[in-house]
Amino acid sequence: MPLTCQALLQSHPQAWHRATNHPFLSGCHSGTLQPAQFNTWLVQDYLFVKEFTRMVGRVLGAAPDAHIDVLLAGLGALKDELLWFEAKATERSLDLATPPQPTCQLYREFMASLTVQPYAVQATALWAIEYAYNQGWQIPGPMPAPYTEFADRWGNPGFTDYVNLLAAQADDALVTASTNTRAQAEYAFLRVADLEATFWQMAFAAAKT
Ligand code: HMH
Repeated sequence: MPLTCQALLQSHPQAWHRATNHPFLSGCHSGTLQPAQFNTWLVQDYLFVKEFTRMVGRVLGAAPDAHIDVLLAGLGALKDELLWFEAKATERSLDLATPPQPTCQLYREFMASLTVQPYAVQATALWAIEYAYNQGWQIPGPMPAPYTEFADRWGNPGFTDYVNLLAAQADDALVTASTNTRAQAEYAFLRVADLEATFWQMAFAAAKT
């Protein structure tokens, strides 16, 4: 049986649950999250997205012709997203020239390490990273202000369509992948799931210090 994104989710429900369900997100929903927790996430996620944009650029560089259009649209959305993060940080008087926390840095190094991986592995990781936020921000239910626009950014129907296209492209690349490449894709999926859970925890822990 060929490896697919759906099969990865079915094989690892607990890892994916931890990636997409966290007290940080339920705290946004219930209004119990502290500003310091949210602001820590905002700054660190900006630093994440900066590197993630570079990763998507590299995935585009490795992509077959038929996959370029979707990735180019993704990069266009990331241009807007980086400007949006900068505007949100300014509204909250946050300094984006903050060093990445170790967890953020680990995730950035993981994304950099994908460069040497086959395209199928890169495409799988890209899908997992986007799907984690697409699901995570929607699972708790409608988000109250000031979190509504954050949930909408990754939960809106257009973004969901994009994530589905990324899954189709990853599946397409995985069809012809070797056994070894498929194993690497599964490992990358699990690394993303783990890093997502750790990233939420990093921000959630912020106010307690
Ligand atoms: C940690 N994962 C993290 N941040 C993001 N902005 C995304 C995923 C986007 O999907």
